[in-house]
Amino acid sequence: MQRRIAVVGAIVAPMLLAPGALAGPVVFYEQTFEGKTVDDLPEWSGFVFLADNSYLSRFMGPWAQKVTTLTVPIPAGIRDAGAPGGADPIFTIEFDLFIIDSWGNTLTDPGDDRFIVQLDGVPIMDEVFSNVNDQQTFRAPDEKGPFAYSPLYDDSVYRDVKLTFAVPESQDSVTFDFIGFTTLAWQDESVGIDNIRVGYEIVPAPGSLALLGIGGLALGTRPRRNQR
Ligand SMILES: [Ca+2]
Ligand SMILES: [Ca+2]
Repeated sequence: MQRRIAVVGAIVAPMLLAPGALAGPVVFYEQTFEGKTVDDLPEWSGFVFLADNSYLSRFMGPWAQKVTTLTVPIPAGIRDAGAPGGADPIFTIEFDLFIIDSWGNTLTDPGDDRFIVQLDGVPIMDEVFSNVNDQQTFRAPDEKGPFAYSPLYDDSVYRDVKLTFAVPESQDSVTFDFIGFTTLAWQDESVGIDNIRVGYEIVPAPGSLALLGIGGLALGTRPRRNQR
């Protein structure tokens, strides 16, 4: 009887952990813009412009005081990807963010320069950025230097910015608005994005966690029995 429980645990546990829990999100939309033109990007709307930069590569941007929109269909079957007992997918979007030129703030001015991401019209990121002082709400940049446009201002690169969100089961696509909420035009301060990945991770539901617990317990007792 003990042996049979151990076998069940060995089968159930890997199913629950796959595919996203340990290895990161399962990506179903990815875009680096390399080799692409605007005509190759029907999923992008609003302000759509591709720039080439020797340091930043080809990226979406630059823009300011405008909205760039991405619409991504959700592949069928993701909601059924859960293990027995139910599992809810947590959706993710990851991207590299370029904050270019004279972004500067006081953190007390409602007109502070901000970068906003909306999911279906609801903000999931709204942060103040600055390239000229440390008055910003977001973390420090991963890279900073005179990468693009005005040599008078250093530019900031934030790698792998990750946002998580839920999607109602009735919805078969998601729309992201990337908003350059700046006081000045793009020649003075602008935003770019690159290496976009949209995906999901499976988080075991409470019922599944209970199953996992039984599996782990059974597996844990097996070596002790074998030592006799
Ligand atoms: Ca690129
Ligand atoms: Ca610059």
